Amino acid sequence: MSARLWLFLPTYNEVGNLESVVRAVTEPLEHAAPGDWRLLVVDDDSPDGTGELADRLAQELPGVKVLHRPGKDGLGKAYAAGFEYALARGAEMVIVMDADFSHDPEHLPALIAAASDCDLVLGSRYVRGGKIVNWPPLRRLLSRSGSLYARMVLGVGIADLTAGFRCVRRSVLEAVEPRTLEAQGYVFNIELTYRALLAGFRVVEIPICFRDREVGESKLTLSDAFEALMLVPKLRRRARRWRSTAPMTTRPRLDGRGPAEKLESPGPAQPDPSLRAP
Ligand SMILES: Nc1nc2c(ncn2[C@@H]2O[C@H](COP(=O)(O)OP(=O)(O)OP(=O)(O)O)[C@@H](O)[C@H]2O)c(=O)[nH]1
Ligand SMILES: [Mg+2]
Repeated sequence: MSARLWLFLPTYNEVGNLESVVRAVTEPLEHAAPGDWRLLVVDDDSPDGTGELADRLAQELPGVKVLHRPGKDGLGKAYAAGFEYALARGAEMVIVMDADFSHDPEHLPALIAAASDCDLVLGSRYVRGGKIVNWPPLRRLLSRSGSLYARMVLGVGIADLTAGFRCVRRSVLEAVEPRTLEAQGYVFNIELTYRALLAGFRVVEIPICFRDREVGESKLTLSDAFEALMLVPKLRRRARRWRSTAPMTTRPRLDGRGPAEKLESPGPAQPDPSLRAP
């Protein structure tokens, strides 16, 4: 069941969304990597039957796999498990998106194309051309201020640090080792991006249109916001440690454009000719 392009969907109580999302992403995946992709559902024993639905879809659709985890222990842990599963099965590129249509499958070709010459692509709401549809003002304020806070504390040039719609190259995952990340919840996205920047990888934001979910409920809690508030300054204090173990010879610029000078090893991402741009 090895494949080079993987997309995984973390799910908790997404029974009303999962089947449509799965069906909507298979076509762009097949277009990008004919016969060489897998779709993984990482479900934390959702009480609404999402896991059982995922099993039925996996029986019907050959590219679909399911990772059942015994219970909900945070989105960060689900992300780490999904990345690890894909890496162990030959992934060269891993895409992550929410299973609630906030992340539009129509952006997949652009995300995959952008990953052909960089290491981490973020589907960004806060770059020119990006937008948010149907979010209440308070939710917008929280998201925007969370991104600004993390950006200022960490001193990085990324506008949407919490972006959950992303495409990550194998080299980033091998260097950063998602299992070692401290984040339990949503702050995982900030931590992964920061660690990738510190390691000198090229990070690019492409604009997306983010829509509020129409079906199901958000799982974001106040304790997720609190975790982010506390963890971000801690990440900044630890930057020196990650820099020193980073696979590079110069300080990164933290703007996503990779190292300031030539790398000894490993080199920047090489375009993968077998993963077709749209
Ligand atoms: N496996 C797993 N998936 C989770 C967990 N928490 C959330 N998810 C999934 O992660 C994705 C993002 O969660 P959402 O609740 O949509 O969070 P959000 O996008 O920040 O919030 P909304 O804007 O309200 O949708 C969705 O596909 C969820 O089903 C978890 O603890 N475990
Ligand atoms: Mg969502």
